[in-house]
Amino acid sequence: MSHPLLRFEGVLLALMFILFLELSDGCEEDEEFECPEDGRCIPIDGLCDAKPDCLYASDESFTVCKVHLSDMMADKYHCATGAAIPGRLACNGIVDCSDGSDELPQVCGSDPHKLEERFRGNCTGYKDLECLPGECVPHSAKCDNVIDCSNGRDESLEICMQTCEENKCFQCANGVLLDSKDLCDNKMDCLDGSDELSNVCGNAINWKEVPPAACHETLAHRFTNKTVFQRRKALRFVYANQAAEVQCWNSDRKSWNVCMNNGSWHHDFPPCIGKPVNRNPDTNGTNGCPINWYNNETMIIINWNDNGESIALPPIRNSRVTFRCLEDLTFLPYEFKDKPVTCQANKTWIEMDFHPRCTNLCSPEHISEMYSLTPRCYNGDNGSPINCQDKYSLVPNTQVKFECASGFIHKTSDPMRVKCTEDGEWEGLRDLCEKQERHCNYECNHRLNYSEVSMSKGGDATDSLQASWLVPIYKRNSTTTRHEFVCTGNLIRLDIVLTAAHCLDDRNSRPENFLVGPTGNRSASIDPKYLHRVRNLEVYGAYSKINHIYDVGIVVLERRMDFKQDQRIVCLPYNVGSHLDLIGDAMVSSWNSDGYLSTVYGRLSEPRNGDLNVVLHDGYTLCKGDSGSGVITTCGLDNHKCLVAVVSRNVGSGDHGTFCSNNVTAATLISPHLQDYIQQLIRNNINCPE
Ligand SMILES: *[C@@H]1O[C@H](CO)[C@@H](O)[C@H](O)[C@H]1NC(C)=O
Ligand SMILES: *[C@@H]1O[C@H](CO)[C@@H](O)[C@H](O)[C@H]1NC(C)=O
Ligand SMILES: *[C@@H]1O[C@H](CO)[C@@H](O)[C@H](O)[C@H]1NC(C)=O
Ligand SMILES: *[C@@H]1O[C@H](CO)[C@@H](O)[C@H](O)[C@H]1NC(C)=O
Ligand SMILES: *[C@@H]1O[C@H](CO)[C@@H](O)[C@H](O)[C@H]1NC(C)=O
Ligand SMILES: *[C@@H]1O[C@H](CO)[C@@H](O)[C@H](O)[C@H]1NC(C)=O
Ligand SMILES: *[C@@H]1O[C@H](CO)[C@@H](O)[C@H](O)[C@H]1NC(C)=O
Ligand SMILES: *[C@@H]1O[C@H](CO)[C@@H](O)[C@H](O)[C@H]1NC(C)=O
Ligand SMILES: *[C@@H]1O[C@H](CO)[C@@H](O)[C@H](O)[C@H]1NC(C)=O
Ligand SMILES: *[C@@H]1O[C@H](CO)[C@@H](O)[C@H](O)[C@H]1NC(C)=O
Ligand SMILES: [Ca+2]
Ligand SMILES: [Ca+2]
Repeated sequence: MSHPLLRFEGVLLALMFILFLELSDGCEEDEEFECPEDGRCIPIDGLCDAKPDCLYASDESFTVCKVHLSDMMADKYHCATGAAIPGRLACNGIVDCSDGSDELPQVCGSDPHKLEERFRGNCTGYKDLECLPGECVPHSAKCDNVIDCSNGRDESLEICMQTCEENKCFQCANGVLLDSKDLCDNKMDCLDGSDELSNVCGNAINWKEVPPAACHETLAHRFTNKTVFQRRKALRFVYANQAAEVQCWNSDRKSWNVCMNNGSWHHDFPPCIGKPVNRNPDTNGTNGCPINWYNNETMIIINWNDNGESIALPPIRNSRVTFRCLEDLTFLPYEFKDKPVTCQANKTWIEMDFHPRCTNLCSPEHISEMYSLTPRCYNGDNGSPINCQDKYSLVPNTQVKFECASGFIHKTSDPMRVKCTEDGEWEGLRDLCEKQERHCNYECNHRLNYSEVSMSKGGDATDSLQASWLVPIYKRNSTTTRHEFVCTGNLIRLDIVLTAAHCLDDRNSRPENFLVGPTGNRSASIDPKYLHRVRNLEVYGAYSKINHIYDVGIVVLERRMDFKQDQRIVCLPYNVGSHLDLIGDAMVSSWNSDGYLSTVYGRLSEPRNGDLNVVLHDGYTLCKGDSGSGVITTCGLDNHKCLVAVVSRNVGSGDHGTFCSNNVTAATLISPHLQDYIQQLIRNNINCPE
C-alpha cells in the first residue's frame, strides 16, 4: 500500500470520481445527455445515433431511443432499438445498429430454409429451436409473446425480427411488429414494454407513465461476462425481455434468465448453497481488515497518516481510515460516517461490529403511510424483526409483511409482502397500496352501539373518545401566525376528513395553513406530533359562497392518523335508500367552550336545496366552531346511526356561525351526486408511493 505508484493511482482515481460527481449535476440541457451509469455528459448528437457513447451504452438503449410512429423518418432506417441510421446503411454488409438489426438475415432477404436450420441447431423433430445447447422448444414457441427458452431466445431479436412493408411501422425492441392501436394504451403488448415508453407515448392522452422495467442482479447471483447489462448507481440490471446469465457467488453454477416487463425475473434462480461469500482476499479479512461490501465504484477509503490524507485501496491494514460513499449512497454503520476507524495490525477493526457499506435505503414513510396496512419489518427472509421506522435498518433485502391496520379486518388470507430492492425501492408496494381495499375492510361506524355513548353539554366532562370520529381543524391566523381552532371535521378515512366547505374556502385557504388534530380533543396546547399536515383541500362544486348552500368540503391529510383503540371512521356513502328519514330526531356531537366533547339533541326538518334544518331541543345550542360537525340520525332497516349532514350556518344570519343558535342549517350528504363526489374523492386520494 505504501508503494508510491499505487498511491499515485489512488489520487488519480479520486480526481476521476470528483470529476464524475461534478459533471453529474452539470449536463447542459438540450445540448448534452447524462449517462445514467456514471453521470457523464455526452453531446446530444451521440444520443440514439446507433453508436454507443456511454460506458454501458445507455445512450443507445431502446428505452431512450424508441419513438412514436409519428416521429419516425421515411428516409431513415430505424434499428429495432429505435435509433435512426441513413437508409442506405441497411443490408450493406456492415453492422451499424447497436443491436445488429440492420443486417439480420430476415431483413436482408436470406434463404428462409437456411435460417430455420440455423435456429434448429442440434435439435431434432418438431422441437426445432435450440435455446441453449440441449434445450429445445417447438416451432410454435417462436415469437408467440410468451418466453419459453430459459434464455428467452424464442422471443429475441435474432429470431423475431420482422420488417414492415411500408416506410413506417412500429416494432418492439425484439423486432415484432405491433398494430398502432396497441401503442400507448397503458397495456404492455411488447415483451420489452417498448409500446408504453415515455419517449413513445409522452404526448398521448390518458397515457400513464410507468418507468421501464428493469431486473437487477443479486448478491448471490452475479451477472457473468456473457450478460450485456446496464448500470445505474453501481447496480447492474437488464431491461425487459433481455437475457442474463448469472453465476453463484460461491460456485461455478450458472444459469440463464430473462427479465419480464413487470420487473420480475422470468423464473427463479437455482439456489446457491450457503450465503454469498466474498472470495476476494483483499476485502474478506484475509489480507486486510474485512470490507465485505466493498465496491470500487461507490466506496472511497481515505487513509489518514502523518503525511495527511490519501486514497487507499484494499487490503487495508494497520491504519486509520474514513469512508466516503458516491452516487447518493448512504454509509453504514451511519454512526461512523466521516469518523476515522482503526484497522489493527492483526487485520481486525478496533470498532466492534464494524461492517462498512455504501448502500441505498428504502423509505420508512412509504411503508407506513397506507391507510389500512401496518408494516412489520424483518432482516431478510425469515430474519429477525427490525424497526420499520429506523431508516438505517431498511437496507436492501429487508422484508416487510403487512397486516391490516387495527380497526380493519382481513378480507383475504393472501400474503401481503414487499421487499427492499438493491436500488432502494419497495418492490411490489405500489401494487399492494393501490389494491389495499381488496385486502382489508373497515368495520363501519354505523354499527357503533350508541346506547353506550353518554355525552352531555355543559355537564360533566365526558370521555373525549366517545365521539371518536370527530377531529378539530385548525387554521393559521395570518396576523398572529398561530393556528386557531376553526371548525370540526369527521374522519371518513384515516386520512380524509369531511367538513363544511366554508371552513376551507377563502383567500387564506391553502393546505399549508391548515392542521388537523387527533380525534376527540380540540385542546389548543396539543402536542405538535399529534397534529396532521394537510395535502389537499376540496370544496364540493355546487357550494355557493354567497348563500352557503351545498356547504360540503373535504380535507385530505398528508399522512394517515394512527388508529387508536376506540377511534371510529364514518363510512360514507350509504346505500340505505328509502330507509333514510330526514325528518326526525337528530344529534350533533361537538366541543363545548371548555374543549370537552358534548352532544346536543334536536329535530330535523325541511330538506331543501341540499340543506336541512336542525332545531335543537330547549337548552341546547351550536356555536361558532361547530361548523362541519356531523348531524346524526337513525337510518337503515336495523336502525343504526348515520351521519346525514354537516353543520353549516345559523338560520337567518348570512354571516355563518359568529354566535350560538338553537336553529341551524346543515348540508345533507344524501344526494347521489354528492355521494359519488365523496366516493370519487376517496378513491382518487389513495396516496401510494410513486
Ligand atoms: C451439435 O453437437 C455437436 C456434438 O455434440 C457439436 O460438435 C456441434 O457444435 C453442435 N452444433 C451446434 C450447431 O450446436
Ligand atoms: C468471460 O470470462 C471467462 C473466465 O471467467 C473467460 O474465459 C472468457 O474469455 C470471458 N469471455 C469474454 C467474452 O470476455
Ligand atoms: C410479473 O408477472 C408474472 C407473470 O406474468 C407474475 O407471476 C409475477 O408475480 C409478476 N410480478 C410482479 C412483481 O407483479
Ligand atoms: C477469503 O478469500 C480467500 C480466497 O478466495 C479464501 O481462501 C478465504 O477462505 C476467504 N476468507 C474468508 C474469511 O471468507
Ligand atoms: C473497478 O474494478 C473493476 C474490476 O476490477 C475495473 O474493471 C473497474 O475499472 C474499476 N472501476 C474503477 C472506477 O476503478
Ligand atoms: C487483534 O489485536 C487487538 C489488539 O492489538 C486485540 O485486542 C484483538 O483481540 C486481536 N484480535 C484478534 C482476532 O486476534
Ligand atoms: C349495546 O350496549 C348495550 C348497553 O351496554 C348492551 O346491552 C347491548 O348488548 C349492546 N349491543 C351490541 C350490539 O353490542
Ligand atoms: C387573528 O388574530 C387576531 C388577534 O388575536 C384577531 O383579532 C383576528 O380576528 C384573527 N383573525 C381571524 C381570521 O380569526
Ligand atoms: C386533550 O389534550 C391535552 C394535551 O394533549 C391533554 O392535556 C388533555 O387532557 C386532553 N383532554 C381530553 C379531554 O382528553
Ligand atoms: C328555524 O329556521 C327556519 C328557517 O328560517 C324557520 O322556518 C323555522 O321556523 C325555525 N324554527 C324555529 C323553531 O325557530
Ligand atoms: Ca450513441
Ligand atoms: Ca415463445
